[in-house]
Amino acid sequence: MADCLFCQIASGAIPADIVHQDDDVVAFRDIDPQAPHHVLVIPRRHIEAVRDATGPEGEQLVGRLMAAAAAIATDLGLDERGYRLVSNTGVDGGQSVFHLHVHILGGRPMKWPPG
Ligand code: DGP
Repeated sequence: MADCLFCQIASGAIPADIVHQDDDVVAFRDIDPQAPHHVLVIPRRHIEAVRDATGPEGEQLVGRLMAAAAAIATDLGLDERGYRLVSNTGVDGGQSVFHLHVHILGGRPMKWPPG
């Protein structure tokens, strides 16, 4: 989508600190990190949020995102201590960029409940 920030990052039109990319998924460091490691994992295909990833294709895409997030967390050395995966959805969920993404947060202990 032409006016979508994350589509533009995925296409390379807007620069980002990319840590992984393949045919389906791009991962890059968050511009406003909330933990020592804060990476966003997005599908190349524009989908607004996880609630829109419906049907077999949507399920496959969410599976790819989660598997990629886990593999990237391993590459970042986060397996031993652990990490958090978050997908903020909609206004009450705290979503500010309306292109599906999974946050990988790691490198410090996480608190619960979240704000
Ligand atoms: P959310 O609030 O869950 O929709 O997360 C959106 C995240 O996107 C937020 O943590 C900040 C990050 N972000 C916003 N603009 C940019 C940008 O231009 N580059 C990068 N790398 N991250 C961005």
